[in-house]
Amino acid sequence: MNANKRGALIVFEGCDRCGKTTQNRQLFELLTGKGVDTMQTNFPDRSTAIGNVINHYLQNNQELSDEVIHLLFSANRWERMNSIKKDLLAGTTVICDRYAYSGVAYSVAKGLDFNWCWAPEIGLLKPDAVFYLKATPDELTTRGNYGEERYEKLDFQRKVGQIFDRFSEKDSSYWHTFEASKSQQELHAQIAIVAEKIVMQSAEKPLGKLA
Ligand code: FDM
Repeated sequence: MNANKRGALIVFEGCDRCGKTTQNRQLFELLTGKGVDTMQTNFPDRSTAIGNVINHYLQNNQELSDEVIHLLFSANRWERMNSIKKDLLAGTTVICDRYAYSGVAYSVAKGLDFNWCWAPEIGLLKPDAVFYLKATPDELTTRGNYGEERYEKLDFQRKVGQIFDRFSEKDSSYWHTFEASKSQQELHAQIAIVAEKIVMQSAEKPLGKLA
């Protein structure tokens, strides 16, 4: 890729077990195979000190108030921003599993206020595209090991899905919705078409910030 052109920031969002991680990997392999300099990342990033606390919390080994864990999830994104920005400006496309939208969706599903939850996300890098894998949570409970982590409960996932739906309507200019119930290959084929377009278009655009 031309060094003067930046990479695209592509985010996958959706409820637990919707297939994000598989699609993220397949897209990474496809773009890399086509010669696009690409890297994968994910939030929470459990490798940092803050990520370590989040990991304990998610595994039900540590109790924190809803507000505190919300701010830690956001801080975990902020601590990665400079390096992601550097990669994008160096021409690397970054594919990210979950982002600010998960942050808001999971906390609002617990009962926190939407605007309060969004506030700490303002100023983070704005994705060029969000690929939303929309699923009926009822279908997801049949997927392997469901229910092991803190949030894998049907009612809760339904609420989370509603917040994602709200984002997909509100931010429809850069949210792309895909039916998660499709086969892996079909989903990948659809995602690939949109992703290649986004990579080309983003190269010419300045990086944006969440507002
Ligand atoms: N999660 C993830 C949040 O509650 N807030 C956030 O900001 C993020 C990024 O953490 F249940 C939740 C969503 C999920 C859990 O995510 C761990 P992964 O994708 O299963 O690692």
